[in-house]
Amino acid sequence: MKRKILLLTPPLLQTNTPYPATMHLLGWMDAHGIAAEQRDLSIKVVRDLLLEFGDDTTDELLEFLSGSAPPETKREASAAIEDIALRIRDEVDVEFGFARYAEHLCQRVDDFGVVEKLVRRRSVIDRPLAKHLDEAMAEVKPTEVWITCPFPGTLVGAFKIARRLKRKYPKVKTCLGGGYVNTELREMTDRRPLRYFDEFQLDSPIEEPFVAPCYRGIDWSEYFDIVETDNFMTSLWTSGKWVKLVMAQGCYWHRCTFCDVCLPYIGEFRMPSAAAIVDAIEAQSVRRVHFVDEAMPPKLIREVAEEILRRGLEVEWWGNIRFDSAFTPTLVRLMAKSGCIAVSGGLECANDRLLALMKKGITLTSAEKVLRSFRRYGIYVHAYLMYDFPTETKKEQREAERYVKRLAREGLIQSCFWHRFALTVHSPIAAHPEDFGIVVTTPPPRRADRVFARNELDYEYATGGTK
Ligand code: B12
Ligand code: SF4
Repeated sequence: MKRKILLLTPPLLQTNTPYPATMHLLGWMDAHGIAAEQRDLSIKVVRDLLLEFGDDTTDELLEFLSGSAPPETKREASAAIEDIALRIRDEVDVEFGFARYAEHLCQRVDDFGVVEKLVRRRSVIDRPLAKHLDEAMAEVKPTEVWITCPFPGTLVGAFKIARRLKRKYPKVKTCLGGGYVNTELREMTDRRPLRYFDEFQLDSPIEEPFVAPCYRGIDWSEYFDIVETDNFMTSLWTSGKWVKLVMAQGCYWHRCTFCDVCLPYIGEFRMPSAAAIVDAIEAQSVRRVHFVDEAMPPKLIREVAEEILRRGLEVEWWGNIRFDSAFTPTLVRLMAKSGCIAVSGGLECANDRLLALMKKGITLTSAEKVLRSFRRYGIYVHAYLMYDFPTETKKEQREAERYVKRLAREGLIQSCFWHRFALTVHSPIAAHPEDFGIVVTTPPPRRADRVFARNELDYEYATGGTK
């Protein structure tokens, strides 16, 4: 039988725009003559559930949220849709969340038994998931199904799909890949997950530095915004239809000591030509681009911006960067001219001693200079911040908070998010905890043949203090 692949996005993910993994895989398969199709089961399941548990106005609300009205007009309708989601969570299935299913239970799951229990347990997503899966199987008639699992909140959904496939379509080969697999399942020895998936793919099968995504099989009108805040920057993640592109593979810096730089998708850096990227933008019906890079390289940004302007394209774009001194006023001006509306980047502990210890390659002075350029040319900034980094004192934390408040007051950042430092297996800190005054306390797995996910580690201060 001729090989044919069905690429699936499992529930549950954000609702405003498709998650880009299967689009990239499909673009690559098309280019290599591999017969394939894709379906986003996440958006279909969410819509069905909202319509089932909503009332006669729900359909209309979803249509409005899917339309092009400005975000600030969508607050009320979003709240009504969120109410339905909360009702489903409170009255039907506690694991249901808008863009995630059972995420908290799958975040540090070293025992596959926990996942399997959730997979077998009846859930509100089961019925719509089965319906749309069967529909896709009937339409595509694949010999293989490739499922992506980018986040912990899609793990149960992915295994539920595989469970049905194994029961109803036993001849079809199943494969799981994606960010969660690439990060958490590298040391998996447990064989129980193999009852569901014939294969677990670590890292991308795509070898080229750039692949243009293909949106065949995606119905843009199904996606709808959820606007929870008036903050423009924060609403970028949950509203608007964005084509998600990866400008360069990996991170051009790949030195930060807290980051998973030992993983190929971060540590192995490859940069394509600007022309290839702009060709991909030009080929899309949606001319709004979210670059989902770890950190877009300034050199490539310059070339892409120049190419966009040379071709006279009207594009709106944003993405993640490092607050690198290479973002000179000239470059930032060029970015704004080519359609860049926002950037996000790590200021981390906002403290020079700690920025040096984490090898971030920036100082507060150098970063602030970059922020001033963004303010000058009207590009919004979201800052990622971190607390509880090893050796950070309470005083340093208070100073950082004051510093960040000043940045916000002066309009140098428009939004920020503080997250607790997490020690992960594939970071330089985990390789040399002694350099950071800590000892890893996560015990080795109880059974060497039962390892499932492994990522975040526990630690203590070497001096006996607590973290
Ligand atoms: C952009 C991004 C975000 C954005 C946008 C998220 C979104 N919903 O679109 C924001 C900032 C909101 C975000 C949030 C979170 N994120 Co995030 N995010 C990323 C980032 C940087 C890029 C994701 C992306 O779009 N990649 C582009 C696509 C094309 O790549 P891909 O999905 O990896 O797919 C490729 C391959 O993996 C492979 N592949 C994929 N699927 C399959 C399937 C098969 C069968 C095969 C063979 C191959 C294959 O081929 C694809 C093409 O090359 C990744 C890191 C990374 N570089 O991937 C982290 C990453 C996915 N995020 C991660 C996490 C943890 C989160 C959060 C849970 C954080 C939190 N605690 O809140 C949330 C969850 C958000 C949610 N529920 O929607 C982790 C996931 C790993 C893990 N530990 O579980 C990652 C890997 C980062 C990390 N190392 O920690 N994130
Ligand atoms: S934290 Fe960001 S800039 Fe630093 S190595 Fe990781 S991806 Fe690159």
